[in-house]
Formats: sequence, structure tokens, C-alpha cells
Amino acid sequence: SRTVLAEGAVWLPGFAWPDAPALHQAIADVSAVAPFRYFHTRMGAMSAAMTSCGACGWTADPSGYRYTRTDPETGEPWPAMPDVLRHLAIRAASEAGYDGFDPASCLINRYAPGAGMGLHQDRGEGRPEAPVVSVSLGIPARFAFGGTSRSDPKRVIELLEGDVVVWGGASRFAWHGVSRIRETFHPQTGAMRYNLTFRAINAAL
Ligand code: MD3
Ligand code: FE
Repeated sequence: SRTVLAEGAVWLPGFAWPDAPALHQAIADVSAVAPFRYFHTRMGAMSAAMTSCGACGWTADPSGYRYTRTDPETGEPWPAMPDVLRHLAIRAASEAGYDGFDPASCLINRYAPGAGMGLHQDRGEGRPEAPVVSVSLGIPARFAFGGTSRSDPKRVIELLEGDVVVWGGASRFAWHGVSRIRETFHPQTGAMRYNLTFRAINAAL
């Protein structure tokens, strides 16, 4: 099924279910090479652990955040994006009406119970015409999103294992965040939630 959440934002519940075992394996493979770590921003330590794969990865420190071609932790290029991830993101984007999506980066967020992500906008990719594709795995999260002004009214949805949301067009710069994760159990991840975000990045990095 396909639910339009807002202009340009399409929710595909369970779209990634058939790929879930391969996605869990891909997360293990990527994080064996580029380990999960907690970034520290101006706001303090982030409560979600992160890693990336693809040509570009997301990094942050107290001076700001950006996409880089190497993992600052290892000095090596980020691990290649596994085909199962890349193809899932391209198919999901097409299903939502965004043909020709070419993800250069997949950011992997890992949430333990109590972790969350404050309200923010995704900026710095340099490709405002390209959507962001997000894939949820593991235990549920309450996800809030609003409009392009921070104070716009929010909608809250619960994102479950296999749910995909494609954020493009008028929703590309929507404010959004994740409430602190409640402790539950998932057979594949124990008490963890993972979220994959796929992005096109301006190659001029
Ligand atoms: C709306 N991740 O990594 S996924 C992020 O669950 C991020 O880990 C959250 O926000 C998570 O930046 C939310 C849903 C999502 C992702 C990207 C978006 C919503 C978005 C970009 C623009 C608008
Ligand atoms: Fe975000």
C-alpha cells in the first residue's frame, strides 16, 4: 500500500519486508568495517549510534556536520553500498514517483531504548530536487514531522520493521524527529531500532 503523508511524502508500509533478512545482514557487514559510533555536535552527544556506506558518509563534530568520502574513524573510504540497499532505495523512490534516484550515501542510525533524535531538517546534501528514502527496521519508533517552518503543526506516525518513507518535493525540507524509543523486543534485532536514510549528494564534495 501507498499512503501520501504530505505533499511529496509517501509512506510504503512493509515495502522492505521481503528484503529484511538481507538488510539485517548488510548492516552487520557495513558496521564490521565502519563501526557504529556516537557523534558529538554543538548540542552534545547524539543518542543514536551511526555509520554510513556508499561514496559519501555523514559525519559530525562540534564544528558542524557534513558528508565526507572517508570515515574519520578509520581514515578509509566508507564501505561500498551493498546492492540490496541500493536497489531497495531506487525501487522505493520509483514507487513514490521519483524515477532516476541515484543514492550516493546510506546513513545507518541505531537506536537503543531511550535514544531519540531531536527535531531537525536534513540539509547539506546539495541535491534539493532528490528525495530522501528512509527504511525502518527492528523495534518501533514514534516519528514526528511537520512543515518547512519549525513551529508548523506535527503529525506523529509509528514506523515499524520494513516501513519505507520517501521524502521529496514539498516535504524534502520538512522538520522531523524521533521520540525516545520505548523498550520492546524484535526477533531480528533484540531491543534495537535501525533506520537507513538514502540520499543523493552533490558530487562537488
Ligand atoms: C523528512 N532519521 O537520519 S527517518 C536522519 O528514524 C533522520 O533515524 C530518522 O531523520 C530516523 O536524518 C528519521 C525519516 C526521515 C528521514 C529523512 C527526512 C524523514 C525526513 C528528510 C526530509 C524530511
Ligand atoms: Fe533527518
